[in-house]
Amino acid sequence: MVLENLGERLREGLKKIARSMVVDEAAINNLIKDIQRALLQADVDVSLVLEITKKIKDRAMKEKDVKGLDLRERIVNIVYNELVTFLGDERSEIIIEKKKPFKIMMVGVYGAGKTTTIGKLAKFYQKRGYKVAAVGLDVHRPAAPDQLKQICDSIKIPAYIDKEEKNALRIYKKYEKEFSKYDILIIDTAGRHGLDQELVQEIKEISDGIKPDEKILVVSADIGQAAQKLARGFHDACGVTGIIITKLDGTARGGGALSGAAASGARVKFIGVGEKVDDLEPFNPEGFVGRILGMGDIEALLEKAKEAMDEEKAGDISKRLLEGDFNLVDLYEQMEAMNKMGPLNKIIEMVPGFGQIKLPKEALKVQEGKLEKWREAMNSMTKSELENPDVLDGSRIQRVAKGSGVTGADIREMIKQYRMSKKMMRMMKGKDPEKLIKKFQSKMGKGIGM
Ligand SMILES: Nc1nc2c(ncn2[C@@H]2O[C@H](COP(=O)(O)OP(=O)(O)OP(=O)(O)O)[C@@H](O)[C@H]2O)c(=O)[nH]1
Ligand SMILES: [Mg+2]
Repeated sequence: MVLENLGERLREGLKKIARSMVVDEAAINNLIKDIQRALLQADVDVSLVLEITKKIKDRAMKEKDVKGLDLRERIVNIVYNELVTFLGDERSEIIIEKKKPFKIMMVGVYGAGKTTTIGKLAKFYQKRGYKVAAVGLDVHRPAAPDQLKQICDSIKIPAYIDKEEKNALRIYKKYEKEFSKYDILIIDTAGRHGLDQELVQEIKEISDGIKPDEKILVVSADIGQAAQKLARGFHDACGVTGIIITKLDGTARGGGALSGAAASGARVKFIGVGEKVDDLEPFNPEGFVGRILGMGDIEALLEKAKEAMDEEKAGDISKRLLEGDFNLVDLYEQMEAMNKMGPLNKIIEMVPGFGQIKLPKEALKVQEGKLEKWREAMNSMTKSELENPDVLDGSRIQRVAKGSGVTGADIREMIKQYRMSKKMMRMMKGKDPEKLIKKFQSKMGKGIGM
């Protein structure tokens, strides 16, 4: 997983809070220290670290006495919220306008991943029904045109290159008439060792000649917090409209790159998480932080801690399951957990009195690849749609399909599975376990077994 070390350290800190008998100022201070250490080790800038941890501490102290809410849960939530804000809050997409072509220009220093990312972006949009082409304007590195062509060939989109021409704009002009055939044109440019005058001048010239709709700065995560300065520099030089951070899979310094990019004021649009053409994810701070913190795990842990403290009280998760208050994210997490270890048993275990029941292992397994589609679809849904999937009517399903590249049929299937699971959760409410399981098994045989 991306930023595994950072996630692990943050989770450790939160686990300590979840387990501690009293949550007093000393415990909060310890958590703050853990978070600071975790962020610094991920190469986040010291002043940013101090800023975010001060906010977390202030809120944890001030919001301590809100009635009716569990302090531990609230602290986990505060940490989650502040980290999301820290990484730019809401998801920021590239909005593809209806003009032909919509031009996306990639800029960045040497080796950042510009050319590779063109293949990933092209595939991303191609999957969503756009007609995409690329044009190679890196006239400095001799191997650049062939590299671009090879990448484009692999996903079957045209690459417009000219290995003889040494003037970038002239290459563009040569093919310009053809570009109106495409919805999206992605433009590769040359890198340099740093943001020097020569590079700035060249980017300005290309930019003035082409007038791109988006100027995307590609930054490698391994430069850590230097991303902030680089982003500011490129922005001052040529006005970037968004950032893609690459190589988040291969570095522990990604926290610095992500937070630095957010602090520069530019928005991170996508992250690169591998060398392959599919290793690109739209960047969504909420989902990203949730995954890093392993929110499911943390919630489960809070649950266990609570049960240990007070066996009588049913925890939130089991309560929510019993009441049928169950949303799409819960479904996804549940299915993901089941695919990993095959247990409806696990969920059942969390419901008081259901601990010993054995269910067929394959009962609720979702087909390989399907979960991935669901995740992409969920990425394109609004918060209220995730919380209440019943609002997803035909036109909304179409919008989600278009935004995610997943078919409407897949989305409908996900909703069907959601309704089925929710119904089961409702059925469990206050029923005799034996009878219930019989019902479960017959239901699952019919509808969910797949
Ligand atoms: N692990 C990993 N490697 C990546 C990622 N993105 C790019 N790379 C690798 O980084 C190296 C450089 O990528 P390029 O796409 O050639 O970089 P560039 O910015 O076009 O480089 P120049 O054109 O020379 O300026 C290649 O070996 C890529 O495979 C990523 O997200 N993860
Ligand atoms: Mg390149």
